[in-house]
Amino acid sequence: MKHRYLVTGGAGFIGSNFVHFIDQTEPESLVLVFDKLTYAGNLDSLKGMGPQHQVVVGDICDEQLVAQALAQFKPDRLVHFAAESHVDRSIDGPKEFVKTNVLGTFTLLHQAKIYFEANKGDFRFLQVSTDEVYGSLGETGYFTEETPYQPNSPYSASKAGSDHLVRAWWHTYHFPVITTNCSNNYGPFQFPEKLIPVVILSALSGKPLPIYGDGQNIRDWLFVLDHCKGIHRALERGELGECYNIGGNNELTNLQVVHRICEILDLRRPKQKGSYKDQITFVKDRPGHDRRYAIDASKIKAKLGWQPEESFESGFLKTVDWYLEHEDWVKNILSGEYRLTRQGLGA
Ligand code: NAD
Ligand code: TDX
Repeated sequence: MKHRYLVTGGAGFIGSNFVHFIDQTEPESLVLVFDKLTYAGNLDSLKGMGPQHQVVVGDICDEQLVAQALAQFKPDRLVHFAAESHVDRSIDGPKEFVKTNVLGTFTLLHQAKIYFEANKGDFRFLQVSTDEVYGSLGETGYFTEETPYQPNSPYSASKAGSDHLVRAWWHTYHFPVITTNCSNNYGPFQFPEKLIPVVILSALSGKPLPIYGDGQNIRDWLFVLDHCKGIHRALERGELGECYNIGGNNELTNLQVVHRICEILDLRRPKQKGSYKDQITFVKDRPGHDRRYAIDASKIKAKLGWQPEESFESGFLKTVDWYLEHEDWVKNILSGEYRLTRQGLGA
């Protein structure tokens, strides 16, 4: 199988995992990463990818650059990861979220439609979305593809806006799109602002492990490689215009997640005295904090034959071990050095 993948946000957490996945499983395919290299973009995360792949440093809001990348690279797959992705940042500064997630997605759709109409062929645009667009669940029930959108944070509202644009491009123009809505990811290359890397790295450096509110908020955790495989499956076998929920069927409270990380670290890097759990600190809650997310992934299982391969236990061990084994990657982020790598690319 040979494809030409234009991957927006390919230097971020999930995007870089997707690029490595394609690099390793489709030696005939080519990737063009299109990434602005915001604080969340890290070229170190792409180290080791084959030299046949390329990186363009650019903003998805830059119409000319997007048009040029499409015209020159001629992708048949556009996988759209690029976004501002952190809920806490969206609360403090929502403007970038509206710009990148709404206006950026519009720009991509607009230019990709022009490109598609000029070239036709088996082109597909995959919108990588989130379960957060569905809002918050009570103690029971699951998000299905039919659940109405009820986003609660500036982040999820901006992702919902972008999903609606994608939907409209299908219904109005028959522009070939597929949307996936995934639950919380964890795994290698996740920026240490999200719960799991924050806890691993704070634990190791003897800092408090901050748990918002009462720690009883529930997320449905999925190992990032399983998400990448789900996206790939949707690209290959998904029906145009359809949405597919992707989830791990792994509901855990934040306190359970933090306890499990501490238990693994207690085994892998025992402290001289006590447990890493002693560092747990309850802090002020996130405003508007969604209580529970849980995905019903039966559609993608039944229609496309996808299901997660990693259990929470195995995925978690792999993740903690990855952070323990990649001290350089972590060190470059903590020192800010990773942001210097871009200078070689003229950004
Ligand atoms: P991330 O924040 O780690 O990476 C985002 C990437 O996008 C970075 O490389 C950044 O430089 C790039 N980017 C940001 N603004 C850009 C712009 N204007 N132009 C070009 N590039 C830009 O995010 P992630 O966690 O890898 O998430 C990727 C996608 O998956 C997002 O769309 C997110 O909404 C979605 N998603 C994430 C999760 C999760 O648990 N992390 C779950 C479901 C869906
Ligand atoms: O220090 C923390 N303490 C804490 O208790 C952090 C960073 C988070 N939390 C809580 C908030 C959430 O209930 O942990 C949970 C997970 O938080 P995040 O890692 O910030 O993820 P979340 O807000 O659930 O959103 C993530 O999953 C869906 C991604 O960031 C989104 O991009 C994705 O769409």
